[in-house]
Amino acid sequence: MVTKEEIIAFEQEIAGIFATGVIRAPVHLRAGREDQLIDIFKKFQINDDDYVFGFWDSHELALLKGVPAAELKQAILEGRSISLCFPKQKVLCSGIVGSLMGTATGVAWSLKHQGQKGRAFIFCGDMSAETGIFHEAVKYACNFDLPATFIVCDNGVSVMTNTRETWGSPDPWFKGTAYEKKIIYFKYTNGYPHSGLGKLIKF
Ligand SMILES: Cc1ncc(C[n+]2csc(CCOP(=O)(O)OP(=O)(O)O)c2C)c(N)n1
Repeated sequence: MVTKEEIIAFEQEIAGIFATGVIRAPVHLRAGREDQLIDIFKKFQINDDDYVFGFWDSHELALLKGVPAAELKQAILEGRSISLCFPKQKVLCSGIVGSLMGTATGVAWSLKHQGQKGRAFIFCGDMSAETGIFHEAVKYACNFDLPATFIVCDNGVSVMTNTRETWGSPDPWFKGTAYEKKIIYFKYTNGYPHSGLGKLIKF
C-alpha cells in the first residue's frame, strides 16, 4: 500500500505543477488526513473486490486503492482531478456534491443480491454529509444492511462556510443515531485551501 510520505509527496508535486498553470481545470489538494485514510483502508482491508466512491478531492483515495501514481498524475494533467474514474481499480468520483451517494448504495445493493464479495466505500466531506441524499443513502443502506460504509472526513468547512455554524449543532446529525453503524467519522485540518492554491493561477 502507498505510504503517508508518498501521498504527501504526490500532492506536493501536483501543487507545484498546478502553480505553473498547465492544468486547465480545478484541482482540490488535501493534506492532514493521510493517517486516518490509511487506517481505514487497513482496518477494512479494502481490496480489489471493493468499490471506492469519492468526490472532487480524491487523489489520496485513488493512490490507496492502487491506481499507479503515473496514471493518476496523467488524469490530473488532463483535467480530470475532480471526476477521477478508474474502472480497473473500481474508483469512481464526481465533482457534484452528493451525486454518487445513490449510485454507491445501488452498487452495494447489487453486490449483496448478486452474492458478490465486494463492498462500497463512500468518502465525503462534512457538508456533503448534511445533504438529504446522504441521509437517504445511509438510511437505505442501514435498513437493508447493505455492504456500504460512508466515511465522513470533517475539515469543518464547505469551501469557506463553517459547517457546524450553518446547521447550528456542534456534531453531525448522525451522532448518537442508529445510522452510525454505517458511518466512519473523523476530523482533520486541511493543509491546502479548499480548491487550488488560494491564489489566481493564469493559464
Ligand atoms: C451540486 C453542487 N453544488 C455546489 C458545488 C460546489 N462545491 C464543491 S465542493 C463544495 C463543498 C462541500 O463541502 P464538504 O462536503 O465539507 O467538502 P470538503 O470541504 O471536504 O471539500 C461545494 C459547495 C458542487 N460541486 N456541486
